[in-house]
Amino acid sequence: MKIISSAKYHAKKIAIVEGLKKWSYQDLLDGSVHFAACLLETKEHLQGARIAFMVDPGFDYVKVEWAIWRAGGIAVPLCLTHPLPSLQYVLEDTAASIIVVSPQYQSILKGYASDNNKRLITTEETGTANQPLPVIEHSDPALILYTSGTTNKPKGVVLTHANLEAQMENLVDAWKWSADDHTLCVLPLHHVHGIVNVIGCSMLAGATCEFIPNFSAEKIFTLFLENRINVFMAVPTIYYKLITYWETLAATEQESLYASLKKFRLMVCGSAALPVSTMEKWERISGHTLLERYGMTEIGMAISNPYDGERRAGYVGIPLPNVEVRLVDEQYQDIPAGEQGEILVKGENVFKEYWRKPEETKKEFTTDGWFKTGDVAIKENDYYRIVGRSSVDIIKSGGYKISALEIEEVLRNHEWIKDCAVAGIPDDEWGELVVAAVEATDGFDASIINQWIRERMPAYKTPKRYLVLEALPRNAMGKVVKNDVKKLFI
Ligand code: MLC
Ligand code: AMP
Repeated sequence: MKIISSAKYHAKKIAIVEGLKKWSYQDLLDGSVHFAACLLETKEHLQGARIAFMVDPGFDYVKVEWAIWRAGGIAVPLCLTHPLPSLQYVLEDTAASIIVVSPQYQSILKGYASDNNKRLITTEETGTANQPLPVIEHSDPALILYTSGTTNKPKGVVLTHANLEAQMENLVDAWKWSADDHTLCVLPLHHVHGIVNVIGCSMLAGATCEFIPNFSAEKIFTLFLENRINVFMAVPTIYYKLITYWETLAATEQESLYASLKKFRLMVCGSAALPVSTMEKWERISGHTLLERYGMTEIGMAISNPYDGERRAGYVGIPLPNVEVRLVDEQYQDIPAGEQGEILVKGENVFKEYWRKPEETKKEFTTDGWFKTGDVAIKENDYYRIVGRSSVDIIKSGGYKISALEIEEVLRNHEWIKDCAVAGIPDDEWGELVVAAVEATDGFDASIINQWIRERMPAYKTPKRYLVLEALPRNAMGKVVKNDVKKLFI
């Protein structure tokens, strides 16, 4: 594994910072060897066993992730804020045999683990350093990340070590990562943006990655003012929130921040469309033109504005080196220049398969091996511009991908809801807001439904507003009226 050989090369350098605590690459190597031994117990190789982990961002997270890889397991990061049913879905779908938790999450999963005969261990446990580690093949599966699609349940995206290395190496080269870099991780660590672009690239480059436990504009700006951090990556909603907070500051504070931000080497934005207005405001605040790029759980990053050349507002840039991109029509034939088409991607960066879903995997690739992204783009003067998605059922909110069908399925289980249609409506801050049009029975109470669904689904998937659609006949619900639903809420 290149990430391990790179860590050995940079052994003495600081890898991780959490508040006043610091760990070197040697600490990470030692910690992950010990924890790998703990995972292995008497085994020589985990042989692709799925190891789920619910661990706070920081040293322990990286230690556990590397330990799983070094012991021959497949890492399955769990979302720290998911309600139990969502966690259970991932644990059951992957048939994870071991669950690793930060001590404070033990109580959430204890009952599930004992009822289902799973081994539950905390990050504090440790094994013996003398245990030999297995040989890991490039083609071995390394990571399963869950992503929503046009089906009602999220699918596990299987990424091999080869996929992850290609994704990281492409970005380290394209964005000129170096061991002198110091980045700040504010993103959730069950998605590719935080895992690959922030932690993976910084570790591969021998750079330093600093963590804060959760998003706080105030905390982020405080750290920026300390002039250590020089690389930052986030979703558009985070830049929007930082701008909103910046607007509340006194002029002198704004000037100090400008001076600190101006010294950054790189600021990247992605996971959802970056509004031109956000890009322009950030430029005034920081003196930086954000580098927007386009990616997906299944492919890592595929298209990026250039590090050195023109960063064009409203465009995601040009294909990264070693990533092939085509725009095609509905028959998967190349479209004439200047027309819009679905983005197809090929390269070592592209995932292996959907976990235990051979039919769905096959469906998402063309017969000659191109991955169908479902995103529609147009190429103008060599730069790609994303114009939409081929499915109205996929919503992007706060950088999270959300399946409208998944929410509809849950809502329909409530006795007050006869039928419903969920859609995303444009929103400056969140990109899209999740809304639900509901055909309700008597007694329907939106606030009770809101609470009810939040116990079953993560808050960011929960519809923000409800409208009782008495005017629409029952059969008008569903896919065909999604655009009407959107109009109703705007
Ligand atoms: C939260 N809220 C939302 C919301 N998310 N409202 C509307 N839409 C959403 N999506 C509401 C909550 O319900 C709550 O409201 C209030 O906002 C605060 O919630 P929170 O959870 O505390 O939000 P916050 O902590 O402010 O987090 C916002 C955020 C977070 C932007 C930091 O959403 C985030 O980390 N997003 C990043 C996701 C990400 O990494 N995506 C990458 C996927 S990979 P109330 O009323 O209850 O107070 C990928 C590939 C690629 O896409 O290309 O990178
Ligand atoms: P996910 O499945 O969560 O990895 O989300 C991937 C999706 O995010 C892509 O298929 C796109 O629809 C969207 N996306 C990522 N980056 C951008 C971007 N820069 N502009 C527009 N959409 C983006």
